[in-house]
Amino acid sequence: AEPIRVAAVDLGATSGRVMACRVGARTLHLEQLHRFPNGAVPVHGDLYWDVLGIHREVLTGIREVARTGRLHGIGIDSWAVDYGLLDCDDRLLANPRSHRDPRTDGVPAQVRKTVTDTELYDVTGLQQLPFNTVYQLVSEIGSPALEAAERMLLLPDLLSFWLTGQAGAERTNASTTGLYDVRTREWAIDLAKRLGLPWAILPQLRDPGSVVGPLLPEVGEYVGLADVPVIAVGSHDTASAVVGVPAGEESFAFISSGTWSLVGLELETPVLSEEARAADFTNEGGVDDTIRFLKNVMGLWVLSESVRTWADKRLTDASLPALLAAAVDAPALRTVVDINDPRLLTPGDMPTRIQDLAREAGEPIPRTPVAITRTILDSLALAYRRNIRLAASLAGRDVDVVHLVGGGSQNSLLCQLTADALGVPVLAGPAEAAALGNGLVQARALGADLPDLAAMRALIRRTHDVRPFLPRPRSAPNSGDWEAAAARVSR
Ligand code: LFR
Repeated sequence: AEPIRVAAVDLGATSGRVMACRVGARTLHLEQLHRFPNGAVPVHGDLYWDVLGIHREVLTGIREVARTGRLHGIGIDSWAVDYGLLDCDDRLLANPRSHRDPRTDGVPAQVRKTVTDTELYDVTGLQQLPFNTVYQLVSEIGSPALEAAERMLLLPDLLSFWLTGQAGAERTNASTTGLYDVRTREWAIDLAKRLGLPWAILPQLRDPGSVVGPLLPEVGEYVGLADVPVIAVGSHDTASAVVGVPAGEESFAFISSGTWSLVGLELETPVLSEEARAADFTNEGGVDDTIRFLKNVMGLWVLSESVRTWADKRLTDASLPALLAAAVDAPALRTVVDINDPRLLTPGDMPTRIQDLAREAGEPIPRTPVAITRTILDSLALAYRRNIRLAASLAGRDVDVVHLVGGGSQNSLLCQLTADALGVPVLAGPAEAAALGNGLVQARALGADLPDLAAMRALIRRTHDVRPFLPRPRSAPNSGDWEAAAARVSR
């Protein structure tokens, strides 16, 4: 059969990518045809996404995929929780805000007065992140935009709406909002009502793998295509990335490592125990009704913000490749900090914040960009260790191997440190797991013989290399005492 060729649009907080993904019976090929920088735009202390700019880049990318071959489908995934509000004429009421916008400061505490954390967890199964959609919406109560809103669309759904005119809420991403019932798999309307939210703005849910609709004629004309369907993929990037984990039969944990690190297990049913709530674990919806039982751990964001800070200060030796190369030889575990500290959430001078955290914790203060880079990576690996072990114990599972996918899988030092910290093998790659997961779900919707996740993953294993990292013995030079280091940080 002729291979299926789709456009996989994978949007990250720091870059967006449009890939041509070709799927045959024994082949799976990705080609990046468009890439553009992304980032939130600060205005008067608010933090916005330039969503129209993103839309234009998406169109440019689709046009490029269409220009270079046949195109059978289009699917969009992006980071979760952020949304746009539309008025009664389907016009965007305001630029969507970034989840790193400080507008949700204090909102979880306010919500707690109406709905306790336990009640919330029992319905949604979500980690308490201050930026969950529910808190963002509560912070908007009384605002002109929310008053006028007819619909709320999560970002990938908003972009798909602009391509097709069809509105909806794809489930994997809906599951991150804090307004979705993890058991009934419907919107948690009662919860929305209790919080005084206009629940009617929540659009109809749709499954990953369903067809959203054909391109609107004017969009088709712009990109030079007719009759191409937009397909709902796992529109939460992490859901697509987990589809793209090249796991076989083994008991695996995954780390989807990018701007954020999503650390956890794939399960059949949610874990809603008091222990899971107290440990702040999340139960997000995956493709094919799986549960992504995971924790949001601060990601390479801390490093990319540090590099940005050093670039602003014109420290010329502080390019990322140079820093990583030098950090390999820096002493192991000299300084470790709580990389999940909420102070690292917002944009700003990360190196100084890392130094402050070290000072507070009584750790040696890292003074140079290389030392700070090593502190960030050691601390990330420690957080991976802690949370994979926690996930396994909360879910009653063993972990034989850790699959590390996403951009972070190209960071060999991070992969090695993760193996050392956990004492189990780490299989690194693919870096483009999300785009692969996106493309594979589309291919199945278009008729490819990929009955389940196992078949998709088998195809990835056959066509993509993974790089193994084995834990080094403690006695090996510069491998570090992770047990002792774990006792030095609280989370
Ligand atoms: C990763 C991610 C995480 C989500 C965070 C914010 O890109 O989607 O899963 O918690 O971004 O949306």
